[in-house]
Amino acid sequence: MKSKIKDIKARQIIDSRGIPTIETQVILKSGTTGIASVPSGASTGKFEAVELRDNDKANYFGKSVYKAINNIDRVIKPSLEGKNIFNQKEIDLIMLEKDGTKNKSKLGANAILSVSLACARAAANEYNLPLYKYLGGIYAMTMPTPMMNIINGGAHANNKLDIQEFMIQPVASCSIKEGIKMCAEVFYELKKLINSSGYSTSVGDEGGFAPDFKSNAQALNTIVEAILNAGYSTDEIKICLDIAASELYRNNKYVLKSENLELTSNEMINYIEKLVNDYPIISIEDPLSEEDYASWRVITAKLGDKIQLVGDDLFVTNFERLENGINEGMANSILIKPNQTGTLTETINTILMAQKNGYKTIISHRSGETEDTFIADLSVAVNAGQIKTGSITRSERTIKYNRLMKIEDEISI
Ligand code: 2PG
Ligand code: MG
Repeated sequence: MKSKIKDIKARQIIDSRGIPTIETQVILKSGTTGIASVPSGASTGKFEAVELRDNDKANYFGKSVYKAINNIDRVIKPSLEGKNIFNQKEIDLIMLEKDGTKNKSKLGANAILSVSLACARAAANEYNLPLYKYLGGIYAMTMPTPMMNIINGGAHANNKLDIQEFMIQPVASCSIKEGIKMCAEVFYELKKLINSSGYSTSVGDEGGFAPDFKSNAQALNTIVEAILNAGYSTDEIKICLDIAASELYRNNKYVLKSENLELTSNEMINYIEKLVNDYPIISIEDPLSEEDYASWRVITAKLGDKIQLVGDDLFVTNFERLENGINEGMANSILIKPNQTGTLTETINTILMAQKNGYKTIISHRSGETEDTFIADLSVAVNAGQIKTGSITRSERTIKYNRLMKIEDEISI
């Protein structure tokens, strides 16, 4: 009786780029509450669920989210009042039915997800359990290995680098604490190198440095040097890239400005193969555009046994797109962003589908983040194995790492 939804309150807050987003509070009859907020992307995939914005030029230049909040107040709240908080699937299904569209454009995926996540939090709080424990129970036992962002380019910085994210992964670490320490030490060495070569050490949207390097190779060489200077080998710390290639794709060509190159799909695959041969790279996300399906099959056949090929814009955390990719031999890993699909239930279904088919799962933040740590708990709850949550600067990123270190303390007792 008491664990039923009594009230839902949504409000507009700002994300790490100062752009409006939603924070929602779910209140139960027992008095227990759960709060969640939703992030927002910059290099958004074409097939993502719709983030509803007001498009009112007089309000945050069109970015305010009062329509989505109004949908929570007028449509979602009345349909969820009195529902059992432990029935996440039913809660999410009701919202999907009320929306009625394939891409959640009526109510807004931002509205729906904020309620979905706040409900899970309220349920965890009602049981007095940490979120990862409520979601994963005793099965939640694997700490993820971080994929830490150290250099920003592409849509996340105003430098010339084409590649959106240069990341490092401490593959030799045996705990999240050790992994974060290893990456932090490389980060300090990288700062020294960038500084001594006369570039700016200011950071981009995800907290990695955003130096105006001349080429992608310059960034990669500097990262290798930083790994070695920090006292590690490139067997202990590897490089991961998010090329975010949909952003580079114009008229069937991949335009690499920093390299002065316009490449066909086959040439782009060769360019990537060379990067993999020349550098200690173990993971490449979105090496090709979200609709360049034939080439995704080619690159998977060529490099799929050697490295992680991660579908982000390609799969958009969508069950059907992943299922199709698995059947067609595209990629071997998936980036999981709850706001690409819009409910917790759908997010978990996509993760299960990936895990059943041997696809690696990487739980991910967005470039516009909030102080919410939901993805840290989720990564442990589903034994995802990996998490991508930015650099060790900017509190909206570090709060996730700090949450993971706390979880590690709890589950290693
Ligand atoms: C990505 C993400 C997160 P954005 O492309 O993987 O790093 O960026 O949120 O801008 O889509
Ligand atoms: Mg990406």
